[in-house]
Amino acid sequence: LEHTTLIGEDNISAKNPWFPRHASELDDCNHLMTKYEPDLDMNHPGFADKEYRARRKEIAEIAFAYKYGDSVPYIKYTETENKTWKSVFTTVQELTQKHACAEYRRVFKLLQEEGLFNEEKIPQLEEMSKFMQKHTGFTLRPAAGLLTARDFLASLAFRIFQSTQYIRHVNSPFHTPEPDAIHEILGHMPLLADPSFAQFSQEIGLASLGASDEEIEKLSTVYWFTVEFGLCKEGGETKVYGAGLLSAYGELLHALSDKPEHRPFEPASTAVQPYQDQEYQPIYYVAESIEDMKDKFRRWVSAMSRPFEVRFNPHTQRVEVLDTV
Ligand code: NLE
Ligand code: FE2
Repeated sequence: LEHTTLIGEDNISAKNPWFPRHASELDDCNHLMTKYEPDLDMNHPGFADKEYRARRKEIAEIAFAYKYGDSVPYIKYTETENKTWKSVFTTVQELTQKHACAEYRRVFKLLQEEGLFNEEKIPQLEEMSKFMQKHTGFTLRPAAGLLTARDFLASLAFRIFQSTQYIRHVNSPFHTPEPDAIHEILGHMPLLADPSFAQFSQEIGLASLGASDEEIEKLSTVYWFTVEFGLCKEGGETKVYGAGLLSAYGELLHALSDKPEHRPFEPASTAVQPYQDQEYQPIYYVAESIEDMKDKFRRWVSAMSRPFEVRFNPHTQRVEVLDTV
């Protein structure tokens, strides 16, 4: 890094899209993809449920009003919402002991010991944020729904995870195509409190800053097949580390059955594999281990064409841009 110089906002070539330089600028990175909103999607289990739609709106308002530095507002979850949590939590608890990767099982146990994970009530995002911060520095900010890939990935560069706060409809506890707080809390948060996995998540985020649309598409596809739906080997067995599987009991069993195809994780080919997000996946990628996946990812991502390098300064929560030419 001896011959690099720090460069300012104006010196980045016009062909690189704007990106946040400081964690506070994530206040401008909350653009939503609206495809699964219960108001708009006739197939959404909440489409005909007025009360559910009103509740979603109420919780979305909290995310829209949130500003950097605020603590995540407390939500008084209803009895129905806690009941939905309970049915997912108990199945996940049972299945993951057998099928989740060791990193997940370790943190899950810790969360139980600390009383954050229990079947009776949904943990508050603020409490989860404090827990993660203590272990890896990751924190949470509330999101109103499914974000654009660019905005979502950018936040990871700052070790910030944008999390939904509403709960899935009570009629579909075991699988929902859209993220909800149960998916974020049970699927993502334990691994974001694991140092190695947290590092990987941040590296995908850093790689996305200022990337072209085509590169964002590749990075989010890699994210999809790893962080969301990844499998990995462990002592001769295949285990689950993908959050979309850890929060959805039906698909977890499907993923480990002989119905879908299992392919070895190889970033270059994984990044261009088309996928859908409505039904169970027909293809899953299996990593040798989380460490190995990280190594392969690093090698692949270093060949991306960005004319500058970025590094995160945790003291200032700023991304510094280094000119490498
Ligand atoms: N299918 C997952 C679940 O039901 O928890 C959510 C996946 C979000 C990408
Ligand atoms: Fe997710």
